[in-house]
Amino acid sequence: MLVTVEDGRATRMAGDPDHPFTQGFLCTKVAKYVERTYHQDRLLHPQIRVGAKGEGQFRRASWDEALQLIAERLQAVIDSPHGPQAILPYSYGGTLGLIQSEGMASRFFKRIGASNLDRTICASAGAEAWTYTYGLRMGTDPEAVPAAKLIILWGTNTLTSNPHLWPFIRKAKANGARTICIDPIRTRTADACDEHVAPRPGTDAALALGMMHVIFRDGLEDRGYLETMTVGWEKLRDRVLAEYSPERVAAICRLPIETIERLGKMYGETRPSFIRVNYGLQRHGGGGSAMRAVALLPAVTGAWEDAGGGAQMSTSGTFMLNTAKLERRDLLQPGTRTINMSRLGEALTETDDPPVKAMIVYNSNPASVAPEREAVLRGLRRDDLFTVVLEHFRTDTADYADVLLPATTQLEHEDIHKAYGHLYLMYNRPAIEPLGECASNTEIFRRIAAAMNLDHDELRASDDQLMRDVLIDAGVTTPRITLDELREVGSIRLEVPTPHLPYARGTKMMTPSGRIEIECPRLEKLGIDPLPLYLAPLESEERSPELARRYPLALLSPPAHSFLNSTFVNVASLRRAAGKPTLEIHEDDARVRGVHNGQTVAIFNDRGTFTAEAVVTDKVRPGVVSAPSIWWGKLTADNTNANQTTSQALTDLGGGATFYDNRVEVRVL
Ligand SMILES: Nc1nc2c(c(=O)[nH]1)N[C@H]1C(S)=C(S)[C@@H](COP(=O)(O)OP(=O)(O)OC[C@H]3O[C@@H](n4cnc5c(=O)[nH]c(N)nc54)[C@H](O)[C@@H]3O)O[C@H]1N2
Ligand SMILES: Nc1nc2c(c(=O)[nH]1)N[C@H]1C(S)=C(S)[C@@H](COP(=O)(O)OP(=O)(O)OC[C@H]3O[C@@H](n4cnc5c(=O)[nH]c(N)nc54)[C@H](O)[C@@H]3O)O[C@H]1N2
Ligand SMILES: [Mo]
Repeated sequence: MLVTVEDGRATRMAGDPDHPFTQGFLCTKVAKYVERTYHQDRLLHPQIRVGAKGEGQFRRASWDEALQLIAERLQAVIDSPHGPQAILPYSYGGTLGLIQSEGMASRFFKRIGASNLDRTICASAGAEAWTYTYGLRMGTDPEAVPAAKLIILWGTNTLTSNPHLWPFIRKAKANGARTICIDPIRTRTADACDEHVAPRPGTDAALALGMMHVIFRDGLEDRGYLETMTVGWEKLRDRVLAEYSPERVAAICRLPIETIERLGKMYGETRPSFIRVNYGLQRHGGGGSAMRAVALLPAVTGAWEDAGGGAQMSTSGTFMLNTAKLERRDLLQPGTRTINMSRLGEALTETDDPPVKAMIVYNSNPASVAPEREAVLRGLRRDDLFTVVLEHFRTDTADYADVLLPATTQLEHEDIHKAYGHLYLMYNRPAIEPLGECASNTEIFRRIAAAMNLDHDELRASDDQLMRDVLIDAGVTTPRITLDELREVGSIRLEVPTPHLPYARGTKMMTPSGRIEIECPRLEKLGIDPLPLYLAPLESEERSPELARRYPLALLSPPAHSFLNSTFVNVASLRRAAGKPTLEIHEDDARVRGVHNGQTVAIFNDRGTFTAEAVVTDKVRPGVVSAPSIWWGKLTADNTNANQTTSQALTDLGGGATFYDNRVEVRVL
C-alpha cells in the first residue's frame, strides 16, 4: 500500500502499482482506511468506565492512572487463590502484523502465567486438516493461476473476501479457462463465473468424494503421482467407489446426479486445474473432513505437477519465520490451561477451574464476532470480571471494558506482515505519528508490564528488536534478509522458484511418512477416521432431526462486501453501502411464512433472536437463508446481530467455530 502524507496528515491510500500481487488497487474497505483513521469517534485517550457495563459511559483518564488500575487489578487476581490462569488474553485478527498481533502480548501473558488462548475462530479446522494431510500449509502460486484451464472457487467469495486474486483469474479466463463457483449462495463471485453449483451447506466432503468416485471409476487418476507422493490412496479409491456414488452424493448435496458426473469428469480431464478452497466450507461440524476431501482432489489427479495447477487454502506455511522466538514460546509454563476462543461464552459464564476473573482484549471485538452472542454478553456483564480493551473505537466489546486503551492503526505503527494468499513478506512503515495519546499494542503491553514491575529483558524489547527476532534464523523459504533491507525494499518474494510448485513430484512432505497422508494414522489416534469422509452438519436432518424440524432453515452469515468482519461497520461511507442488516430468503421459504420483500423479520433459534430486513431472492437456494455480517449490535435497531443465533459447537478438526452450521426459523415481526 502507498500512503500519501501532506503536512503530517495521511490524505490518500492506494495499492502499490509496482507490487506483483496488489497491482495498484485496494479492496472496498481498506480503500477507506484514511477515513477510518481520522474518524471523529477514534479513541484518542485512555478511558475508565463510569456507567454500568455495556452502557458505554466512560471518563477520560491519564495513562498513569489507567495503567496503575490495570496493574493493581491484575496483580490482585494473580495473588488470589484463583492465580494467574484466571487472566485470559483474547485476540484475533484486528491487525495481522507479526509484532502488533502477538509479539509483545504473548511474552507478557506467558510471563505472568495467564491462560493460553486457542485461536480457533477463523481457520483452525482447515489449518489442521491441511497440516495433517500435507504437512505445511502451502498452495498454488497465485501468480501462476493465469495458466490454469479449470478454476474452481470452492467455499469462497473471491470478489468480496480476496479480490486481489481476481486479476489472475481474469487472465486465465481470457486464456480460455472455465470457472466454477461452489457456494450455497449465488454470490457476486458466482455471478462472475461460468457456472455456479449450489450444494446444501456443509456437504462439500461428499461432493469432493463423489468427484473422486467418477475419477477413479473412469481411470482418470494419476497413478504415478499417487504411488510416489501419497499413502493410502488405494483405500481412498475403495471407499469412494463403494460409498460415494454420484446417486448417493446427489442426494446428500441436493444436486442433480449429472452435476456430480460432469464435475468429476471435467476435473479429471482438465489440466492445469486450480482450486481456490477457502473458509466457507469449514465453518461446519464436519469442516475439517470437508477440507481434507477437497484438498486431496489435486493429489488424485496429479494437478500439483502443473504451473497454475493444484489448490490454495493458505500460503502461510511457506513463510518460515521465527515466531517461536518472537512470542517467546519457551516461556509457556507446562500445564497452563488452554481456553478455546470460539467458546468464549462458556469460558466467561461456566468455566470455574479457575473462573476467568480478568480479560484483556486486543485486535478483536468478541461482543460482535464470537458465536452465541447472548452467552458472551452475559459473561461480559459480570461485575466480578475485570475487562481491559485495546481499541481504535468504542465497539460492542469496548462498551463492557473497565479500562479502554487507545491503540494505533497501521498508519501509525511499524510492523512486518506475512500473507496467506501470496508469497511476499512485507514491511509496514509508519506513515504518520500516533493520533492523540494512542500507543501501539507492543507499547501498551510494555507499559502494563512496567506498571506491574515486571523487570524482564524480553518485556522491554523495542519494536525494532521484536522485528529482528522474528527474522533471525527464519527458515529456508524466507529470504535471509535483514530488517534494514526489508525497510529499504518494502516487500520481497520468498525464496521459492517461480512459479512455486509446493507439492510437485519429488518433494518431501513435512508429514511423519514424508508423503501426502491420504490415510493419516495420527487422526486415527485421535479417534477420527484416518481416511477422508463426509460428516453431516451438526444441525442437519441427519444429525439432529428434531432440531431440524423445529428450525428448518440453515443460516449462513458470511462477510458483507463492505465490512471486514466487524471492522469498518462504523465508517459512514461503508455502512451506507451496506445499507441495513438484511436476510436473504428464497421465495418458496418466504411465501410459506408470509414474508414479503422489505419487511422486518425475526430470525431465531434456542440460542437467540436477531432482526433484519427480508430480501426475497433466488440468490439463496430453498432451505438456506443468508445474513451478510458482521454488524455491530449497537448500530442496529435492537442491538442484535447474526451471532445471537450461532453456536459454540466445534468442528471435527482444529476445534474451530461452526458459524455456518446453524439452524433457524424466520417470522414476520
Ligand atoms: N470483504 C471482506 N473480506 C474479507 C473478510 C470480510 O469480513 N469482509 N474477512 C476476511 C477473513 S478474516 C476471512 S477468514 C476470509 C473469509 O473469506 P472466505 O474464505 O471467502 O470465507 P467466507 O466468506 O466465510 O465464506 C465464503 C463463501 O462460502 C460460502 N459457504 C458457506 N457455507 C458453505 C458450504 O458449506 N459449502 C460451500 N461450498 N460454501 C459455503 C458462503 O456462502 C460464502 O459465500 O475473508 C477475508 N476477507
Ligand atoms: N457470524 C459470523 N461470525 C464471524 C464470522 C462470520 O463469517 N460470520 N467470521 C469469523 C472470522 S473468519 C473471524 S477472522 C472473526 C474476526 O473477529 P475479530 O478478529 O474480532 O475481527 P474484527 O471484527 O475485525 O475486530 C477486530 C478489532 O480489532 C481492532 N483493531 C484493529 N487493529 C488493531 C490494532 O492494531 N490494535 C488494537 N488494539 N486493535 C486493533 C479493530 O478496531 C476491530 O474492532 O470473526 C468471526 N465471526
Ligand atoms: Mo477469518
